[in-house]
Amino acid sequence: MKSIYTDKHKLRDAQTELCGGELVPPFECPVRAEYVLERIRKTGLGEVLGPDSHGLEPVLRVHDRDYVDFLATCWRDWKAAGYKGEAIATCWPSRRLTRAVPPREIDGRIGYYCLASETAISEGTWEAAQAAADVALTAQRLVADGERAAFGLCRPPGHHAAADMFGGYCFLNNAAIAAQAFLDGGAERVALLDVDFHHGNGTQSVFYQRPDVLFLSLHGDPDDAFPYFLGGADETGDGPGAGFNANYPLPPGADYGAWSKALEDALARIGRYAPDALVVSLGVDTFKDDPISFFRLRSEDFTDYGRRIGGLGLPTLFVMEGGYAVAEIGVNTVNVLQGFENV
Ligand code: OKP
Ligand code: ZN
Repeated sequence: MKSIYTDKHKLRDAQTELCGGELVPPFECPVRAEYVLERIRKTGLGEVLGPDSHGLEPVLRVHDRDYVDFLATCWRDWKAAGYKGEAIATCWPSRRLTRAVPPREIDGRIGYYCLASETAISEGTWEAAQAAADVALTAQRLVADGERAAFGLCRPPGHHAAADMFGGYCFLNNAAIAAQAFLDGGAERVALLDVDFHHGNGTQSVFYQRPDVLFLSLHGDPDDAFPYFLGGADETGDGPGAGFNANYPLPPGADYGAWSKALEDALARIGRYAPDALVVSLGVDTFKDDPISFFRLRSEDFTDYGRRIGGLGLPTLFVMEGGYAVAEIGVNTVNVLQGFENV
């Protein structure tokens, strides 16, 4: 399987994450992608190619113009305002603050476009986010042009980013942008399976009212896990999208037995939907030693579920999402891709 990678991801190198009331070094850091790249090279998974530039047009099929403009100018405006630290939102249009227009002042604007304050915007963030979207789109093009599968080693990740909101370490929704590119290239139906530990709230919200993308997510129950305010089993789609959204919230301590049972249900649904392509939001923070998650998958489980996904026999695009702090994120990611190939 070919992988797409660029070292432009290193431009996303924030120094602060608001965590437990402290500013700590971010979990979502450059070395993550380097672990995965190293493992791809070591195992000989396949060629590693750089991305092509796809410009903003495919990004604007998913994200609002004013949001993209905000991302492109946030850091400049934050510095111009004289703030000393990285750009962190502190005030939101939350319940009963219903004046839903972006304020002029950057301290207000950033809150308007933010869904969680752990994620700081820093110098280079926008450039890295754009490069990650190009990585996903370049891998998508390989699959659209006939490869059985491809891997976009995206960083920063994307599945928490909505049409007009960043947060949860995400800015542009790489997987959603790629799914939309399949449709714009002639696909009629795309399934988007999110196996990251966290619910893909951004992806769900982009496609919630549409039948042309079936979104399925296995994740920590929102009663217990970020993003807390979406991801329930009762969220099944709306309007024309009714019946085309499936959430599998799982409790703290869930092991591969429980997790793979949910996966089998999701895969059966994908099979019935008979999509033209499958996009996998591939987060490996389901691993037992992940520092911010509570599932208990072991490294060999990743190989097993890659094999099961491969069993669908669909053209498949893998897009990197989460997985933190441990060198095993390289092993676990490549295990999925190798399991997929060895059906
Ligand atoms: C992004 B992805 C740690 C709290 C972290 C945000 C998690 C974002 C996960 N103190 N909250 O889905 O892996
Ligand atoms: Zn995650």
